[in-house]
Order: sequence, then C-alpha cells, then structure tokens
Amino acid sequence: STQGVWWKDGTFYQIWPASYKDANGDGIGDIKGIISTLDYLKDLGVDVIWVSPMFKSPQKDMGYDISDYEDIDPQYGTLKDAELLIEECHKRGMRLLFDLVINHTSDQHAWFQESRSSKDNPKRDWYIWRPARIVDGKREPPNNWRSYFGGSAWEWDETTEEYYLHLFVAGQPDLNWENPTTRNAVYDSAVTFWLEKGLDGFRIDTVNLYSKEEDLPDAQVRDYTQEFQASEKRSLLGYDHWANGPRMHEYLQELNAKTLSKYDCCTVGELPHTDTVEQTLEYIAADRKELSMVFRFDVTALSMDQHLRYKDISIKLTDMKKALADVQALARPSFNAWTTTFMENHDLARSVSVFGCDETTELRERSAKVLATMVATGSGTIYIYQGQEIGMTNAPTDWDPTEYRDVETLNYIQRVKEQNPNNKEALKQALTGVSRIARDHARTPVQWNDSANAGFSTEKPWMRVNDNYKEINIARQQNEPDSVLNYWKKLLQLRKADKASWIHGAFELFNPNDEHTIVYGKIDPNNPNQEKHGILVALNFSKDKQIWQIPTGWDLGEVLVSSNTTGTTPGKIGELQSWEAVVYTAK
Ligand code: TEU
Ligand code: CA
Repeated sequence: STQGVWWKDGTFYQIWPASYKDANGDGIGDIKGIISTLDYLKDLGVDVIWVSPMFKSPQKDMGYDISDYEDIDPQYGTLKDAELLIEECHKRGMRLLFDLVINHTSDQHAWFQESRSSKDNPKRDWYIWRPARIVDGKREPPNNWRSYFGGSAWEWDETTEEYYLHLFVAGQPDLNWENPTTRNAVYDSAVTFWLEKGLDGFRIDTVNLYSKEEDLPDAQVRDYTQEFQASEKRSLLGYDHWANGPRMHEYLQELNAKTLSKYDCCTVGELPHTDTVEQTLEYIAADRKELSMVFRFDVTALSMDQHLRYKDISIKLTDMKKALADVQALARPSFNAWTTTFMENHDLARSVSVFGCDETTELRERSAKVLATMVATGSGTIYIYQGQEIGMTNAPTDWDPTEYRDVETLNYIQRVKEQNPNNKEALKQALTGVSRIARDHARTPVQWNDSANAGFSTEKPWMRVNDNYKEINIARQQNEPDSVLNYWKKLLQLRKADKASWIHGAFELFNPNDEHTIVYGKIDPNNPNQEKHGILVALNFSKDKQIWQIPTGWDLGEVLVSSNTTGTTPGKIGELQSWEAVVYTAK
C-alpha cells in the first residue's frame, strides 16, 4: 500500500498570487498576504500549497515569463519574504511548492539578452534561433507554427536578423533543451536553488514541450490566412511537432537524477496534448523516475472545443464520466503510478459556472457542493484552486471587455477585430465565448469578506472584484453551517478519515450512459481482511429529481455526507434531489 506518502494523501491548494491577498495596499496580492492567511488554509484542511510564479518577471503572461529564477518580483515581495513563507508553512506542518517554468524564460532574462546580442555569443544556442525563409522574395518565419496565444510562433529579431521561437507570447522565448549547458543552468538556477532553501517541490509548467522534433517541420496546414479565425484552430497548431518530443523522457530523467531525487520533494507536471494511458504512464510510472504525478485535462477540457478555443459548446455528462473514469484509472495499483483530482486552476473558468449551475443562489450552492463531492471523492492527489472552496463564479457576463486582463483573452479579442473588421456579429460571438471560458474568470480577486474590494485589498485591485462578493465570501461562509466552505471542510476531513477508499480506492463507474447522474464506487484495493470496504457516491448534475439503481452486489451503509441533509439510505433505488450529492459507506 502506498498510503502515508505526504504528496499522495495531502490536500493541495493552489494560490495565484496576484489575486489572492494584498498586504501592502498596492492592489496586487503578495507574499505577506499569503502568510497572513496560512491559519485559514490550515483550518480548511490544506497540507500543501502550490503558488503560481512569483519570480522576477515583466509580467507579460502573469509571471509565466521569468527574468530571474533566483529572485522574487518586487510586486510580490523579496527573497527574504519567500524564505519566510517556506518557514511559516513548515512551522504549521504544511509544505510549499512553487511553479517551475522552464520551457521558456522571459525575453528580459539575462540568458536571452546575451543570446540575442550576437550570433557568436556563447549563449546564442541557449534559445532556438533560425534564419528567415524567403518566399517569393519576401521574408517569412522559418516554419508555420502558431503561438498558443495567437500569431506566428516566431519573432524576428533585428539585432542579428534571425527569428527566435516562442510557443507562447513573444516575451517568452523557448529555451533550447538540446544544449546540455543550458539544461544544467536551468537545473541549478530554477530547481536546486529553491530545493536548497527547503522548498518541497514544483508544479511543472508545460512539462512535455521541451523536446522539439528535429528540423522543426511545418505543421500540416500551411495557409492560415484563408481560415475564419484560423489562428484559433488548435488542430492546426502542429503541436505534435513539439509535445512529447523525442528526447522528452531523457530530459525528465536527467532533471530527476540531478536535482529532485536528492530531496524529499514532489512534482506535478502540466501535461497537455497527451491522449493515451501508455503515453501518460511514461511520465508517472514510479520506476521511470520522472514525475510524481501530472494534470491531465480530460475532464476540464470538455468545456472547450478542440479546434475553436472559445466556441460555445455544451458538455455531455456521459463524456464527462468517461473522462473521469480514464483519469481515475491511472491510480490503479498495477500501473504503479499516481493521479490527480481537480476541477479548477488559473487557466480555467470557474467550475460552478461551467460544469455546475450559477443561475440562482440555491442552484449555485448546490452545484458547487456536487462538484466538490466529485473532486473530494476522487483517487489521487487533490488540488483546490483559490476561491473554489466558496464556489466563486465567473465574472458577470455583462462586464465590459476592458475589465479583462489576460494576454490570451486580449490577443483573441484583438485578432477577431482585425480579421473581421466591421463585423459586429463576429465580435459579439467572440465576447460570448470569452464571458464563458476566458482564463480571467479564475483571476478575479479572492472574496474574503463583504468590505470594500472584498477584503482583498485596501486599494483598488489590479483586476475588478466580482460583483457578487457581498453574497459569496469567505467570512460569511465561515458563519453559515451549511455553506459551500463548511461542506468542503467536512469532505476533506472524511477524505482523511478513510484514505483507503477516498484517496486510494479503485474507481468503478456504474452508470456510464445516464445523462443526469454520476454514480460510482470507491473500493479499498488492499483491505487486509479481504472484505469489500469502501464508499458509494451519487451525484445529480441536473435541476430535476433523479432516480438511480443501487448496483448489484453492493450494500449501502450510513450516509457519510449529503449536500441536501435529508439523506436516508435507500433500498434498491436511490433518489436524488436537484443538484444533490450523497456519499454512503458501502460494502
Ligand atoms: O499553460 C500551458 C497551456 O497549455 C496553455 O496554453 C493552456 O492550454 C491555456 O492557458 C488554456 O487557455 C501554462 C500555464 O498554466 C499558463 O498560465 C501559461 O500561460 C503557459 O503555460 C505559458 O507558460
Ligand atoms: Ca501588494
């Protein structure tokens, strides 16, 4: 049994620092603000905190563009503050992860400044430089790859008259991992520097993009300009030329051997573009010594169209169940690997607005509890995103687009305007998509209480506070026994009281074809007395009352937790009220 490993059994909580808590009144969250809330997090049941990047950065992509791995950005505090944060977490028996962004640096990083200065600079080869391709006498980028945030993935640099590769914005040049000197510099500066300070591990950004296909071939479709909103077509991005590339596993094994393996730390890799179980296991099977676990986006990605990122689509519950079962299966003991259970992060819109129902107060609270139950009963390491514990929602749909701050959103709106001049309908459609699914929805300030600026800051926050903060806030929910917050607390306690079923249990889905409810069992795979022991979870993802069948061979015991508080143990057929969640003991 693998019970007892801290990074498996612990409850993880993600902080996105700019919008978490502002201590010095400049409208931006900071490290002192985080420290002031550690007791709150401890009380919620949090064991491990992951903080999104706080390193020195020009903030072109909110810190995912790092100009110095060994320093903290002044907007968040100082290096001393970061050391204090590590200490204050440890003092409370909590651990701390930072974000490791090593596919690219900022263009303001000293390494890139040197690299761009001349073709014979020793660091020239630390990034990916190529000469222009001349087509019909005109200068063109070396290939047709598109950036995730729009436009070509290549930026022309006047100084040396060559292009450099950036899979994200131009201020995020991709590092050349082929160069062993570069890799070692990354390990020392970004990884060992922090582990030596006592950091407990990393969430690793875009963990499978470092190894690009040799010769950087064109993506299949060459002419983007003819396509409506073409640069939004993800299938045309050509990511098979840079995701899960030929040397990826060599690099991760090296990273592990040279740094991580020497410390009691853990890693969770962000793993986009990886479809199969086999491919995933190559990253997380314990004997491969690469990563502790990964985030797969099977479930959360159902909110986004595969090709058109902002397209308005509806989510089928049967698809969601299949995706959930696939990700849960990674925790199967025979794989000797591990999985994660989560519904939110800083790149995703709020789960209650996308997967739940935020039409009324009652439905919002109920559906937030249904989603909480799904996440908390999942096997694998649990991750809660700031504000999720109170059911924070998307920003109101009638916000003016000027309230948005994220570069991905802003680039998209800009591009739609450029590609569809004078077409109000196209813009309106784009804004509808943005109001449903933009990254900004996760990035509004945390709603601490009902005072000015939601208690996030004494001054005007860098991003507008959600209008609903008087109704949805932490202080209020602390005082309401049936609040979403107190429901989460209860779930996290139950999860720890029966780790064998909740955290390590074998996930078994009973009703794959039902479009309204999810019913599944979680059975302790190693129960010593060979008796079936576990839990059964029944979730109603609809507004209407639903009935469900008790699976044959299953005996339900007591109601451990119910979002509706009526919960009695059913005979053969169970009944769920509108957006209700129930967890039973079972054998
Ligand atoms: O995200 C990587 C990634 O795959 C994104 O393109 C993601 O699909 C997108 O945000 C969804 O719209 C990571 C970070 O989580 C993100 O915040 C960064 O912007 C990105 O890397 C670049 O570092
Ligand atoms: Ca501040």
